[in-house]
Amino acid sequence: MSSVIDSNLVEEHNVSADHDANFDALATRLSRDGHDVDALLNRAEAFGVAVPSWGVGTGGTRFARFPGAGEPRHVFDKLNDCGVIQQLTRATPTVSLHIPWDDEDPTALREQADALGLGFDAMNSNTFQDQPDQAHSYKHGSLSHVDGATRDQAIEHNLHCIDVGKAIGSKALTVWVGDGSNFPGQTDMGAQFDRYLDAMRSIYNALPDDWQLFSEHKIYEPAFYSTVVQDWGTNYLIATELGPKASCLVDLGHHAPTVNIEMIVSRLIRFGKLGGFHFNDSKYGDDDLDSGSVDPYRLFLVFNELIEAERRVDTFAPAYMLDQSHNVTDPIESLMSSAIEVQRACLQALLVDREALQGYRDDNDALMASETLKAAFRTDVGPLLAEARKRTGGAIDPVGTFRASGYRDQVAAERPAVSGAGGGIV
Ligand SMILES: [Mn+2]
Repeated sequence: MSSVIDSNLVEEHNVSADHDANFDALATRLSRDGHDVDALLNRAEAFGVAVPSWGVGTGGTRFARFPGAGEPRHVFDKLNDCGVIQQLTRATPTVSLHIPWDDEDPTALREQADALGLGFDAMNSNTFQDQPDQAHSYKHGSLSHVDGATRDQAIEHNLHCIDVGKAIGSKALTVWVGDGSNFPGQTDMGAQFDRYLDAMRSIYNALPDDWQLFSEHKIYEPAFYSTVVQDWGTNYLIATELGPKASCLVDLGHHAPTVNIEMIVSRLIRFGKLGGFHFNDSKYGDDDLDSGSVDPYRLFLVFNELIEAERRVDTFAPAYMLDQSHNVTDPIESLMSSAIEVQRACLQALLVDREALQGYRDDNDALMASETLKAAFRTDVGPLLAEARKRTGGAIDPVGTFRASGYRDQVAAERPAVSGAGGGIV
C-alpha cells in the first residue's frame, strides 16, 4: 500500500506533548466515570464512513461553480485525494463512486484503490441529468417517465452500475431520482409512483444475492411541486414493496428544516428498513454543508438512536457515507473534518449512561433524561479520536498535517483547472 503523503511528515507532526497530556487527562476521566477506554479506542479505530467521489471536487451551487486549485481531473485523481483523506483520518476506508462520472475500467479502478488501501462502498446511479450520447432525455423524469423507452434506459443504466460495482467489490446500489413535477396537474402522482415502483422492481430483481438496494428520499428539488420519492414514508413504502434487500437511505439534508430526523431514524430502525446515511449538515434545505458544522447536537442525537439500536440487534450495521458539496473550502479538508465529526458523534453517543437514561425515562424525569444526553454530548472526545488516529498511522491534526504537506500545491501544478468536473447536490 502506498501513502500519498510522506509518512515521515505525519510522524513528525504527531509528536505532541500537548496531545499526550490531553489524552491522558481524558482517559483518566473516562475511566473514573466507568468507561472502558481501550474499548472506546478500538471503536474509534474501527469506525468508517465512505467518501463520495464527487466530494473531492468543488461542487458549486445551482447558480455557479468556482473551480478550486488542483481539482481532480478524473476518477483516478479522485481516488488519490480519497487516499489522502483516509491516510490522515483513518476514518474513511471506502469510496462511493458515481456513474457515469466515474465510469472507467473496473480493473484499473480496483488496482488503484488497492494500492491506496481503499475499498468501494455503494454505487450511485445518475438519471437526473442527460449524458451526451443517450437516446432519451430525462428532462421529464427517468424511472417514472411516462415513456417506456425512457424508463428502460434508466433501468439499463442502473443495471450497468450494478455490473461496474460487482467488478470492483461494491455491495450496494443507491438510487436517487429527481423525478416529480413542477406544476399541480402536471402528473398523475399515483400512476407516476406505480411506474417508479415497476422500474425499481426490475433493478431489484437484478441485484446479486449479497447486495443491498438503498432508495434515497428528498423533500424537493429539482422537482418543486411534487417529488416521487419525497419523504421517509414513501421511502419506507418503496423498501417494503421491493423486498428484504431494499432499505431506506437517510440524507440528513433531504428534510424540511424543522423535521425530527432522529425520530425518522428510530422509526426506520424499528421496522428493519434503515439502510444507511448520507451525512451532511444544513440550515435551510439540501445545503450539503459539512457534517456537524451547523447542528452537531442533531448529529449526536442520530447516533444516540444508532447506538441504542446496536445494543438491541447484534447485526445492526447501516451504511455510513458523507454527501457534501464544497464551495468555499478545500474539499479534502472539509471531508476530513466531516469524517471526524461523524466519528465524534458516534463516540459521544457511546458515552451515554443508558442505564441512568432508562431510569429517568421510567420515572418520567424529562430534565434528567435530557441532561444525561447532554453530559455525553458535552464530553470532548477529541483527544481520544486523535489518539486512535495516531495509533493507526493517521494524523493527530489531519488538516494541519495536510497543509504542511503541500499536497494541494503539488496537485495544482499537475492538474489544470477544470470548469465542468462532475459534481452536484445529490
Ligand atoms: Mn445524498
